[in-house]
Amino acid sequence: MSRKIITIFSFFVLLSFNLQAEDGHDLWLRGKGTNSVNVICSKKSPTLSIAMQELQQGWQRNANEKIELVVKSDKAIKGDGFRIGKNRIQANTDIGILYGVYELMRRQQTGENIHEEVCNPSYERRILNHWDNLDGTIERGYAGSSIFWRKGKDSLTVTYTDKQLWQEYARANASIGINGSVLNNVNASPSILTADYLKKTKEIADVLRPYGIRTYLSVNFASPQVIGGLKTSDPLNSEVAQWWKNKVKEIYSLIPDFGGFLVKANSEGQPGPQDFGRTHADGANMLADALSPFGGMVMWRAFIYNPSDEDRAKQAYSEFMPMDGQFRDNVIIQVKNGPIDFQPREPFSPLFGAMKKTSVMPELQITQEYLGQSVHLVYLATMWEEFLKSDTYQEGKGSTVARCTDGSIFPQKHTAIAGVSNIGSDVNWCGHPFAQSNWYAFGRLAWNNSLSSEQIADEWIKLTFADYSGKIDTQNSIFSADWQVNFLQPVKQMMLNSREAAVNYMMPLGLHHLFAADHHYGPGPWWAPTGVRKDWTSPYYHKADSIGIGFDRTATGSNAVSQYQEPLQSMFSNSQTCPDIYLLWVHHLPWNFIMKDGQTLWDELCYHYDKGVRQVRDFQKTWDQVQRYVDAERFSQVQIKLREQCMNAQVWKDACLLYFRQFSKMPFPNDMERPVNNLEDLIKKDEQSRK
Ligand code: GCW
Repeated sequence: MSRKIITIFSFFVLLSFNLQAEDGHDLWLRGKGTNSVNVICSKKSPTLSIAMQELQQGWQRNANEKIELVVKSDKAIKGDGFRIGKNRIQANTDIGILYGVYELMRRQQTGENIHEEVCNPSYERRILNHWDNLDGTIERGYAGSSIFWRKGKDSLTVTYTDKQLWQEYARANASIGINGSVLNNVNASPSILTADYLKKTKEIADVLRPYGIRTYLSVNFASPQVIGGLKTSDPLNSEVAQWWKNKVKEIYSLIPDFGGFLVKANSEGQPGPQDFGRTHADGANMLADALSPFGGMVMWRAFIYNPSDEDRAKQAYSEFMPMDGQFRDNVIIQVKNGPIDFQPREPFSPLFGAMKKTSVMPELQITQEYLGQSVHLVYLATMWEEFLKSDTYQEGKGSTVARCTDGSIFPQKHTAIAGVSNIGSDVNWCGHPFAQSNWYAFGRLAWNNSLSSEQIADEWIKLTFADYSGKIDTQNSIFSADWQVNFLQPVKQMMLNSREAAVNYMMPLGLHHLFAADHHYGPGPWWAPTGVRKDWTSPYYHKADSIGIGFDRTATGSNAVSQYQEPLQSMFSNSQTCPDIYLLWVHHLPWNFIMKDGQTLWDELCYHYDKGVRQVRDFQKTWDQVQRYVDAERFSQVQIKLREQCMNAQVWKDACLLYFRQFSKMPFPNDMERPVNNLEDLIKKDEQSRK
């Protein structure tokens, strides 16, 4: 190494050591104020005190500027929206003021313009669903244990540390507009409704309230039997209905602003109204009637499927469409973005826009159950943007999922959106430092469903990595051209490409659910143990055989396409017009099928897997090049995770291509990097890992 290179190298190493180590606990709220500010607010409340404090701690413009907080109703402002100006924030509600303050702080820190403007939320309820079990474990959680529940003797005691953490959690949520938390898993333990757990729920609710966050609970439909001692949980039985009424009354006496219930019923073994010969509408309406006098809501999930002959992708629509219009107006049907599950890519669920007389809310998954968990760097906002902007055509062109769910098209009494949380007890909350961006992006999109994933990434990177020492000429200042060109741009590009990369190395061209076992992490296109439900195995979804690959959902197959509105139905049905990204989700096609670009399907598949691996290799290079802009702690965390992601991507590619080649019997294209693993070893390893 030449002397010059060594000197430059040591300079950069020193620089990166100079950046203070960060454990990520402060999330996107690292910005500290540099100047004092004169806040004027005529009203007092716990929420307004927080708003004032945030301004005083975070003010970054001229010293001693005046800022006015005005709670005054204005027809242009909807719900908890606000009117923002350089030195004035006006809102109908106290929480609207707090949101305005966070918006102002964000704009100061990201260098965005502040001009007089009204900002209204897209959805009335912007909710995190925690799949936290009462013993502290988290279903599909990859960032430690629950911040709400734990097991052991002291499971119901509430400590100062607990409250502090809940407060930090509430602040982070409020800063991005999230206003509801479902505190427990949808696979709900009936115990959540016992007096002890309700008491603890009240303590949590009390901490979240000043930040505008309402508390909700997931409930088990069999609760009247399990904890109430009744003989049945039949929703049409008057004692059962009365039991729920009493329970709801008890909850509201503790938590006057309680949000309502989230229910997973008759799905994956959970009890539900069908156990008593009743419908989902019967079940949901009975709970809705109990909640309605208090203004509570029922979020009833449409995620239901049976191991029947009917294609799993069709079942929610088949079950729920006949009940459109039968639900009370405080029931909202919670529908996952994809018709099967939270796969790396699926078309939107056909229920969006189709249920015209029932409120419908999207359920997104922030925790990366199917997208590399807390190891892979996958920024999900591009996926959510694709989903929200999907045109359902239900009320003509432009009937996007966003507009079908936010009240723009259908006059829903309630509008809402939920995200399955990726938060746990890890110091950095989410496991992977970049997984924080998905929590952030969910909140931002819930507030404004027309934001672009690019803008959100831009904001998040600035807030998460820039320097807030107050000096604008430091190396990592957002105003530094060097920082913008050599850090912001490449890191943003990496984030924006990351979901497509994951699709490429996991399940390109519309493939889905190719996981080995229930861990939903590594590949297992072969995975189909005897005795396991067919619709839980991989071959059910890819249907690879000597002829070709893919699930035929056209009229010659399951006809799931018939659930989509025209022109989508025709477009999907024809293999020449079906978008490549959904091709094998809709069609079973021969291995030598000629794609739009003239390649055979087999070659195209190979190139996608190959590209996915190369993309992750590029992420590694990108990250190594930005070392001097990141503190050592977060830099090395991400570097280590990218290395693992790269190895995993290689395994995904090798496992899928080697497995599928047994059927295609076609050679790998010449210019594709060869697999480095062999299939038997991968299968053996997978089997051993399950023993
Ligand atoms: O995606 C599947 C998950 C289950 C989950 C279920 C659901 C909470 O694998 O762990 O259960 O979806 O959404 O109900």
